[in-house]
Amino acid sequence: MSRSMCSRLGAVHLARSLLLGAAIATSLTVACSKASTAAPRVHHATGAVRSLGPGRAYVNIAHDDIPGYMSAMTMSFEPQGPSQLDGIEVGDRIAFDFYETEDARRVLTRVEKRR
Ligand SMILES: [Cu+2]
Repeated sequence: MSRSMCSRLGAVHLARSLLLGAAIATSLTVACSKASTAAPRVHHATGAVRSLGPGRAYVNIAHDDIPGYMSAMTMSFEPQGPSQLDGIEVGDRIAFDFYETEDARRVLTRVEKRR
């Protein structure tokens, strides 16, 4: 369900709640907000850092097999925050967690050096 559809329905729910009572509107509003903020699935992985983008805007990781997601390959991941890749260098072995966005970007939620 699109965001604008959610807000349109929200307005309808609000009007109805004045006539029919708050309970029905509340349950429908909760269902609507859940649909637009569903938590993405987080994957756990390990790999080796191959290169870093300008300003550490992304990192190319030769990742090992990620069960239920994809086989071993090299691809790019984006940090969730600006300092998340500080101290990470080309050649490092790392363990990391990430999720995939609706537009197929992979965002790191955890990066940890392995020795
Ligand atoms: Cu991959």
